[in-house]
Amino acid sequence: MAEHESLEYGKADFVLLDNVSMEEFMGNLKLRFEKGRIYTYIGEVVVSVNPYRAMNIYGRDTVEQYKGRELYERPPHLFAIADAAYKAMKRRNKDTCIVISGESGAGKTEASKYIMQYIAAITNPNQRAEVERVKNMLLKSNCVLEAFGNAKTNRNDNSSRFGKYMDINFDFKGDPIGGHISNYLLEKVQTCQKGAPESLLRSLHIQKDPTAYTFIKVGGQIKSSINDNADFKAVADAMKVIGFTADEIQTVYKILATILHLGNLTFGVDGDVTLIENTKLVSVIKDLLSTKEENVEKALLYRTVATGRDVIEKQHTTQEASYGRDALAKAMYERLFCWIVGRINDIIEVKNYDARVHGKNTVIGVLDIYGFEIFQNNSFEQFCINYCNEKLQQLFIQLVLKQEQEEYQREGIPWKHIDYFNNQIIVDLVEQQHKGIFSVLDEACMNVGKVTDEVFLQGLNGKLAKHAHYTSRKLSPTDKSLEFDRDFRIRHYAGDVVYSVVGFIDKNKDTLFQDFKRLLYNSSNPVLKGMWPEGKLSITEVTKRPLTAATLFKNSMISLVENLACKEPYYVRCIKPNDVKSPLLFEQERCRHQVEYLGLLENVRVRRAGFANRQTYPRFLQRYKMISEFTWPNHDMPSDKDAVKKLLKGCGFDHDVAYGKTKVFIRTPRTLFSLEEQRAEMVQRIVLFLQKVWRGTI
Ligand code: AD9
Ligand code: MG
Repeated sequence: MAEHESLEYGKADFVLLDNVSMEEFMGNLKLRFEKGRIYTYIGEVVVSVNPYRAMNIYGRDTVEQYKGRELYERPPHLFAIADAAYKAMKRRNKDTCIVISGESGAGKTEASKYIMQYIAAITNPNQRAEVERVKNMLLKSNCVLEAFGNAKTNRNDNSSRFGKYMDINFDFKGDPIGGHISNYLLEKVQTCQKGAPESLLRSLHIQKDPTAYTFIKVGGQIKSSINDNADFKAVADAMKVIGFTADEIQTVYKILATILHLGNLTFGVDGDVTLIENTKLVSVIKDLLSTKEENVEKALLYRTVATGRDVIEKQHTTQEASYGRDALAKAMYERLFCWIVGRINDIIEVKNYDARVHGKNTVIGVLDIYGFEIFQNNSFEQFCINYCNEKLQQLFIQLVLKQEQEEYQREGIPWKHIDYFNNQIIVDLVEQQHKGIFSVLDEACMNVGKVTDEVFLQGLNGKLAKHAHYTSRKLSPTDKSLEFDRDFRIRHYAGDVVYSVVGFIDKNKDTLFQDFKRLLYNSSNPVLKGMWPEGKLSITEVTKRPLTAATLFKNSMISLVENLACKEPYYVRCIKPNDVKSPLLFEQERCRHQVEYLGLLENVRVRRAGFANRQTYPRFLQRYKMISEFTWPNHDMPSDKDAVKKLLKGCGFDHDVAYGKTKVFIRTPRTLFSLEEQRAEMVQRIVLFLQKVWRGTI
């Protein structure tokens, strides 16, 4: 008996539970975790529990075990899902995607890496040099993005502070020929407060490069005891291999150094003049940015404003100057990151592929995106991240739950209705035109009068007072979870989250004074200049208000979801077993909460009620007609439906299927596998027979 059917390790698929209850689900999850079985299925969904220890299950031999196999032939594994997505793409010419979700530290990024590794391992059997090159690029690009986009947080030492969606393009042979990366909402605050990702800085310290040295001297808070040379070398090598030029790499370091120095700049006053206290730093910065000292100083201390036809220079207060300095550091970091992603995309994009000659190229997308976040203090970033998770949940509901139910109805197949919570109402609460939270926020930002977080909160209270999923301290004064006047609360599908309105306006406007853009554009370093094309405009030419952070994020989420919706989705749901990174501890409550908000129980219910596979009658016949004498080579029944019925009855599968109006529905995967096996056998016999005919031996 296959291992996954052995009860010692619990049920390999939650669909096989005796009762679908939270208790049984948790019991099975815990048992499997304790037995070292970190993966379990819900049909085609993989539930993964972070083992927090090295597992010997990702090697070459394991790859071989999963390669080309059907999902149920082997114990649950990420490789099986990767293989299923790959097979669906190759066999049926379909774009597929793998959506990996879960909270911070649950193992999403690790999972995405194992999936990529698997795909790399099973493709290009002929070792074509060009494909090898592409594969190498795709893997290396990951390393670079992590170096710049990850940071140590208290939840995860290597936390991705950006969402990542990566398309891998395949040619008609199923070999990778390129890719494309989209990044979502890099958390600038984190990266900026830390100066830059620690691993990179640490490593730069070890480098004997003088630029790198200044970095650290000024960076100050970096522990010099940590020697992490290997990390840095890996990043530098990866950048080189990917095709960054020496100038580009140098510029990257200079920008990181500038960001650190900016962090140490302080402002003071002399009479009514605002000045920079540590002027030496300005000199360092002007060198790094390849510009003039007076330009740096001016950009930091003054703001050019247009009043009618006049252009005047307005001096900052120390507070404004500090604000500008921080905004500059954040914007430079964000722009750098986006630029790196853009450069990687230039390099890995599909080239020289002629679809007319080779047929459509197909795609597997891998989405690794921050899961739901509930912190002690939740601000704009958490709000965006949680909105993103609402969108993904909505997609999941649409694809897996709703579509499934609706299809059964359409096909006239008896179906026991399953109640599930449809979170569309929360998605609307956030993104709806005029009434949604993002709209209210944008409106508040455009106010001509006073623009404060409080004005925004008043707007929310005015528009959403009656909304079942919104409340605030003002609306619910006796509610204990709303401690402060500036708090509002959203009832997310995953639970209640209290957000503080403080900082929303600022983070949404996300303004960088035009003076800074001009400063960077006027650099004599062409790489840096190229990152800031909008600095070309003079103050009188700047007319359009840049889109707000909320609008940009909303738009990127909408297009992400559209992109995913037209692909065949596979899901990996990651669970974090405890908050102390222990391989032994399964914290029941923590896990139960995650199971709840990932909607896993509902998922099991639908799968149990549902069918593993469905195909239209003609398509079914096309694939399996050779296994029955009634249908091979052609049938004489009144309809394809009748022919399929006859075929399945003949094979003894009648009890495990349902006949819809246009499609046949197969309940258990085993039936499907058995059909596949019989087909393979018949195909082989037919081939042998034809060979004999051709050779004239028959
Ligand atoms: V975040 O939202 O980016 O903060 P992730 O991406 O969900 O988070 P990540 O994949 O970075 O979490 O995993 C966190 C840590 O858990 C890793 O650094 C590993 O130490 C550990 N981990 C995760 N998955 C595995 C695994 N399959 N085997 C061993 C693992 N260790
Ligand atoms: Mg991650």
